Amino acid sequence: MTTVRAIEIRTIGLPLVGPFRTSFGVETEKVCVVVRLVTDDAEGWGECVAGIDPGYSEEFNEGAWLVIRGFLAPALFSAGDVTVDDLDRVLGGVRGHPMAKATVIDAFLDAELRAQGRSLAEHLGADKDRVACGVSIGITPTTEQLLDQVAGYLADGYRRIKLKIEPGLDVERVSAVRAAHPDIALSVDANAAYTLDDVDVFRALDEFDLLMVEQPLHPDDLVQHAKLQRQIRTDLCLDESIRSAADAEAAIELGACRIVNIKQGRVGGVPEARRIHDVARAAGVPVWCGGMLETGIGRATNLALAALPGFTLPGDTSASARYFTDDITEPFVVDPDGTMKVPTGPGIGVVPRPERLKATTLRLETLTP
Ligand code: NPG
Repeated sequence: MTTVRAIEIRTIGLPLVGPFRTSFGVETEKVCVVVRLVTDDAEGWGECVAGIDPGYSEEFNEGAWLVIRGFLAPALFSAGDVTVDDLDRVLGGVRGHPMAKATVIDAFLDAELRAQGRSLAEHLGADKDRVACGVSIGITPTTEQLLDQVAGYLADGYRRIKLKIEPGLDVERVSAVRAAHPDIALSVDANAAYTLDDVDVFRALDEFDLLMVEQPLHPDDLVQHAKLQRQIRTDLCLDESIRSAADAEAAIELGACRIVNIKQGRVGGVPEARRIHDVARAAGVPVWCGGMLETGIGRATNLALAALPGFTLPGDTSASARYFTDDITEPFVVDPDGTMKVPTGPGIGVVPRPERLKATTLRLETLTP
């Protein structure tokens, strides 16, 4: 049982090594909310995956800050002695806001596990100590730049290349990469930029032996995704559409996808991500671990999850250096064989370096009961 004594909430900002462009916008810096949760026995860390604006999801940094400060922290303080399994109920007075909830739930779980001296991977029942890494490449100004980036990441050892696409920058780009690399594991991610009227684009993409087409249509369009899946050969993967285990069950049952991208920070934290994994696994649907440009805190959390048995495809678990010159934790590294080590220390196994945390902090408040 754990009692939360204080929650330190901060916004941090760090530059990205280069701009990251998707069909929903361009990111040039990472700005996110990070929580340090203090109990009698330990501290725990959680990272919020919300962005600066509500372009990718309804949630965004300032909103997450307000929800944590005004509702989630007070609910935790008044809950008294609880375990992570009580948190759905404790935080149930807040509808939605899964990214804000994930931040405090993951921090709570981290503190609980650190107090027990157990790693998150062990707690979850991980069956591997290394995970296979993929990398996600943003939309580049030119095809040449895209080909350069693909070659660079393949030389680094990445085992799967994912290309961001949008209408007009799709078939030609994929065709160029496939021509240069006939045998690599290649996928595309549309971030919901298309409609069912674009079925010809996806039929054309069927020619390139892609591992999957990720989130082509609007997140709410499960039925439309099922219609699209019936018209193409390539497996559809859903990301933004899957907000919970219930969503995963619905999507799989409808035939809206054959693969699921699990982002624990987007679905309400590690426990819900685990439930999505279990639903997919029971249905024989492979899952992989998504990424949202996390710092080392979120990256460590993702890695433990990605070590579960249902995660059979390489995830967006890239090296820290893919995004940051100087992460807030010790950097995560992709080894030449394209794998990354799963942390083994208590909890998520890493903590921010104090001087780096201080240097990147834009705003800080300590909440107490
Ligand atoms: O490796 O962390 C990573 C990024 C992988 O492409 C990636 N993430 O749509 O999945 C996505 C995209 C994303 C990034 C979404 C940031 C939202 C915010």
